[in-house]
Amino acid sequence: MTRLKLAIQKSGRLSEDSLALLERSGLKFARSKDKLFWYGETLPIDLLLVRDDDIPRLLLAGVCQLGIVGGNVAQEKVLSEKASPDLQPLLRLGFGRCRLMLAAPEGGPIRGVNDLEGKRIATSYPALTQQYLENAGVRSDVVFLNGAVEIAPSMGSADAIVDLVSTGTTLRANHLEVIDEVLSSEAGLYRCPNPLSSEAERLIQTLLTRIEGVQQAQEAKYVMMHAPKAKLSEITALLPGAETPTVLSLEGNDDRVALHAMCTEQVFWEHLEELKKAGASAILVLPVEKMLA
Ligand code: PRT
Ligand code: ZN
Repeated sequence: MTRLKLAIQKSGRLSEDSLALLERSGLKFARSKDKLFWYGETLPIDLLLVRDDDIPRLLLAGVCQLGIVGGNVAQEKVLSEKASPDLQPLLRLGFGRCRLMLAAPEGGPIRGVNDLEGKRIATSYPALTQQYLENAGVRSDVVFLNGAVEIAPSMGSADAIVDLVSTGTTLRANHLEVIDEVLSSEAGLYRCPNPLSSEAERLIQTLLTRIEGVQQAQEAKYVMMHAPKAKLSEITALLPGAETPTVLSLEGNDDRVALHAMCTEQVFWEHLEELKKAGASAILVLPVEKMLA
């Protein structure tokens, strides 16, 4: 029987969210402490727990058929290995968001990419940085550093850096400011580029459909209320991302009905207040656990 291997980060910023997403999608694993391999108990999909930097290579080599990794790591690997075909995310996962930024000393002479001509730029992303510079037609000296990139300018070993930023605290602490964005990134579900058996493809499709269902359910709310019959269209229009609602009659009440609707966008207090103003009452907002479109 076909079994797939899915690589996730063993311990780091993406680990918890990756595992939580898979578990919410109905995957359960027989965990083996310390080991890198967890057996899939509910679907024939096993987990490989590795360093995030290894995931693109495992996918390109076909050792793993699936992987969850940041776009920054996937694109850097594809560029540096000139991999063809490259890696494209099957799904963006909405966590691990960050931006690869060009940053330079606060108030210094570097104000834009064109000021980088002949300068030294420290980064852990040399291929993405090189591509960014080439696109801008600028020639600079790209210095590879495996960590602590943000201290390179104050140490005098670089004039600017290209590094990941999420809150910007690290940059500020090192008296650096953002000059330009090189890449915007989030975690994605990736697959190996080579074709697989039809059984494997079906399994991937099952996983995709489930993850999409989890993603939709995260935002979705089931909203119930009583509403005046005469105001149904006005009230439906106030519901965020609602499709045709279900309307049920209320025993012994000819003027009002029960209205149920699935809202696919976030429902805020403001929405409820508007609904009440329009004549709705007994408004209930319920979380949605699973969805299968
Ligand atoms: O051990 P392993 O190799 O698996 O892990 P790692 O140390 O290489 O990666 P890890 O766990 O730090 O990050 C994994 C992935 O998370 C990255 O490849 C990105 O896709 C994503 N991610 C999201 C981030 C950040 N946000 C982030 N802020 N990765 C790193 N950072 C760094 C940033 O470079 C800065 O130095 O965190 C520091 C704090 O950022 P600020 O801006 O909030 O101060
Ligand atoms: Zn890493």
